[in-house]
Amino acid sequence: MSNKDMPTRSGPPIVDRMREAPPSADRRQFLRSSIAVAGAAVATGASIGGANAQKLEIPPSNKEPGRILEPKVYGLPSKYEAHVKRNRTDVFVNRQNLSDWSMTPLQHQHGIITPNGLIFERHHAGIPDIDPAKHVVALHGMVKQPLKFTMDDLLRYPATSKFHFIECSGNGLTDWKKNASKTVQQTHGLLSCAQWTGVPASYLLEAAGVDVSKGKWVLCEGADGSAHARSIPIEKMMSEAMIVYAMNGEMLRPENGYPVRLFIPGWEGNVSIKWLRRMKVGDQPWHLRSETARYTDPMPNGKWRQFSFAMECKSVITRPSGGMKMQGKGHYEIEGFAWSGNGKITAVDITLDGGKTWREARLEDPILDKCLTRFRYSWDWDGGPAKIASRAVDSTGYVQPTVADIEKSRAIVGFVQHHNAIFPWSIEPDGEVKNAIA
Ligand SMILES: Nc1nc2c(c(=O)[nH]1)N[C@H]1C(S)=C(S)[C@@H](COP(=O)(O)O)O[C@H]1N2
Ligand SMILES: [Mo]
Repeated sequence: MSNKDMPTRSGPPIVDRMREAPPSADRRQFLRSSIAVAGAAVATGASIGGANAQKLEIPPSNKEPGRILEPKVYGLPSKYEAHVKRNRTDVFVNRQNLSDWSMTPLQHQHGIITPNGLIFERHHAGIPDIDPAKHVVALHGMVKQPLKFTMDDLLRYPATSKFHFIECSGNGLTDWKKNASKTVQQTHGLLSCAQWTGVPASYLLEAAGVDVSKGKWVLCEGADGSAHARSIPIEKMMSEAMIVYAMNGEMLRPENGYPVRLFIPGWEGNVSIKWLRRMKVGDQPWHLRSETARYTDPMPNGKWRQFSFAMECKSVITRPSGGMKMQGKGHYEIEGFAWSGNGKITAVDITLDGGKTWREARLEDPILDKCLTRFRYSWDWDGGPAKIASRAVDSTGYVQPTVADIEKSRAIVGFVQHHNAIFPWSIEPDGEVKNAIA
């Protein structure tokens, strides 16, 4: 999107500057609203004192020892959390299972880190089984000294760990103009966030003697059945790209690129080549199928744009969100995620009336570069219908657009990629929360 088409936050007034207030003020507001409703049974806890006084039961778990630990085990979530799963899309019915994807249950995520068993998956030809003892990453092309690295070699390089989101450019592609998906998992679940550990790609490129005035692009290719590959500009390879082997403190999961993947912060997930096998330095891009027939964006003039790498600023409310039901009027915490592939989140606004008025949400620390940022807003729901949405602003000044804003610079035809528009949920009179894309 060019600067002149950039939406601004002027227009509808921001009626509530909550973010400016000291953190304790918000807690006071929460306490005030829960005190105001105490006595009635409300979502924030029922009264057990006074006239309702009753004995606090001793539960069976207090009366006997628990299950003994297993001496060696990889821990799993409680059986009561078995509903928290990655799900395939419920919109596209795949005819085959090789090019497939499963989505993160964002409505069940707490904090900003996605647990490893819930990081979304996207692969073009299934998940390969790669023995790390046999795996080699080659670095060749326009370098002084072509090199190959075993996993042991890679683990000897100085490593770095960074918190970043990963988002597929196809995230939300079914819900541009009509609502197709019910839950936030289905509308936004090709999005996850992890702490990534690995070697800065620049260390390997420098070891091979790259000349950045000549070698301008790097072909990165996977060892999977699709041999998925992309051409990456050398500047990004030398500045932020990582050769990643671990995710949230443990080695990568097979589905996320075990034993080693490329990771490019802030850019469409497609460039973060999993099961990385080789990097070849050249003086121009390769114009692969993944850069011509796929991962391009239609423009209003009928042409298609190549190399739309950065995932632009975006946000979504995860609670309340589609498929949930409000439990009667009173206090609710609206919360969600904001992120930008171009920097940090600086503000998130919330609307409760379909975009007529906006109020500022609180951003929760840490607020990191190209990382999920959690926002919250304390809401006294009057029990009536509402249309809620969030709008994020990033450190470049970019404001998350509406679909109409995006249409000024792009054509929205069919299943378009790079959907970062403001996303509404409706609260129906019966309290059901629904996808409210018109
Ligand atoms: N080798 C290989 N790398 C790949 C892919 C693939 O199919 N093969 N899919 C890409 C796509 S489209 C995305 S969105 C991300 C998804 O990464 P994840 O499965 O770890 O979430 O991996 C990318 N890297
Ligand atoms: Mo993707």
